[in-house]
Amino acid sequence: MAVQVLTPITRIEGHLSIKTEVINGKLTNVQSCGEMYRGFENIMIDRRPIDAARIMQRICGVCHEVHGIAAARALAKLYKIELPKNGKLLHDIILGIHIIHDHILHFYHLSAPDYVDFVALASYPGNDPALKDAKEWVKTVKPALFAQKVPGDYISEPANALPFIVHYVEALELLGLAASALAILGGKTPFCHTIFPGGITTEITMEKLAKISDIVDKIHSFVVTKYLPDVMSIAKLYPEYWKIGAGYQNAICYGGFNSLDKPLFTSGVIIDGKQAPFDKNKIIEDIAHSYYKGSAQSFSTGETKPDYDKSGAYSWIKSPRYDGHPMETGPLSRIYVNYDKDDRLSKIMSELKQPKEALFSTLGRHLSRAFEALILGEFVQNALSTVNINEPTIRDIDMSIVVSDTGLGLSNAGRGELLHFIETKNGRVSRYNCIVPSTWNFSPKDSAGKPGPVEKALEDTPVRFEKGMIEAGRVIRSYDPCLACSIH
Ligand code: NFE
Repeated sequence: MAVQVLTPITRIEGHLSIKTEVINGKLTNVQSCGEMYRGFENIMIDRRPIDAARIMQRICGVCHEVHGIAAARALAKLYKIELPKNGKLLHDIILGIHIIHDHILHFYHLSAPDYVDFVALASYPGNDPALKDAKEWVKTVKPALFAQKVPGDYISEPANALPFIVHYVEALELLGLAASALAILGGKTPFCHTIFPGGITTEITMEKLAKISDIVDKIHSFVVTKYLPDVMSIAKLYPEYWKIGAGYQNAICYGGFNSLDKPLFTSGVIIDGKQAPFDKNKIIEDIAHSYYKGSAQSFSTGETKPDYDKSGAYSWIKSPRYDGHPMETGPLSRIYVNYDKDDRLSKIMSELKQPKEALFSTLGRHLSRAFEALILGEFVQNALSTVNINEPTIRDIDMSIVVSDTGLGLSNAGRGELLHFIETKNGRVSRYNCIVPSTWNFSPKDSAGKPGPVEKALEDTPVRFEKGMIEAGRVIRSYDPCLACSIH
């Protein structure tokens, strides 16, 4: 059969196309293509190092703060400063609130439409003004806006579909609240301007902490009473997706959220079913099928030189590999590496009658994300109550020092593990390298011919509905793709 191209893929960030054949009703020879180049690493060259904490946030319209924190962590290493306790806590609080917010957005606004028929809104019996308005639109004004364009097996029975739609609208309100909590700490959001290598410049008061804590409480209660149960409902209604989209079942976790007594995530990797310690020196970026000049590079020597006509290239995404292995990163990788730390997830998996290994699946990614939102909410509340308003929130760096050195920031983002590396000569940036979660997941084949994690996960996906390939969309979106980040 001829190659089919899924493009544009909607309800993701950025420009991804998937090329595939369908043979015997299954996806075959899948290629993940990042369709544009941006060049943020090169924008940093010759600038002052501190610019990274501002400029690199602009890599993404979704995960701005995470790049600010990762850049700040790389800069803290470059300037060899230790953050005060409050600085570490406040960086983690910003990161935590941002990631919870990202997970809720991903499930309700980007993924739920893969499963739920929003025309069920026409039967909404309640009095919520926003939903009543939307109901009128479905019934009279723009029914086509709400109708599913891609054929599929959607939840259309109003009694089953309406809870997701009601929560979709409720979640919008919470995203606004989360943004206001981030703005209290970050000065504004998106693109917090208070994030610095030594902490944050915001003055912290009890009143500010109480406001943020109140917002986090509201969001956490939504996660506990709606988000996690809704993901479990999807899992019960679509059990075949425990077996679709497994991929390599390799996972990478850098560790993170270390500002309280015990780290929330300990670092580690899973390769061929075995857990091993994480070693940053095993990370390389292969570019055999990416539109860049050169060959495989370590994060500390990597360069980004576009080669628009490169033979054999089919993506602007590079191919990060760990000890030669394609690795999945994301909430799933963090949760899987740390599975034994919290028995609540194994209880949920027992209730869903699934073994731990089933987490490597389309449903497992959604469940890991919701579970991560739960434990991050608890972490953020603990961290907020640990901030001491009588102590500094930041350690200043002396920007008059002319640094010639390197700094590595290993950090976390909503979509997985995030690396920023900076090298300076005579006080100016000579190299900047980011290895971003969606770069790991959506990478093309490497020089050994191994497909990237999502390419592998899509291979053999059954296609019941050819037009639009809903099954492929479900697997792709389970990774929460951000192509803007991946091609940075
Ligand atoms: Ni553009 Fe991002 C996150 C980063 S990318 S969304 O999370 O880093 O995969």
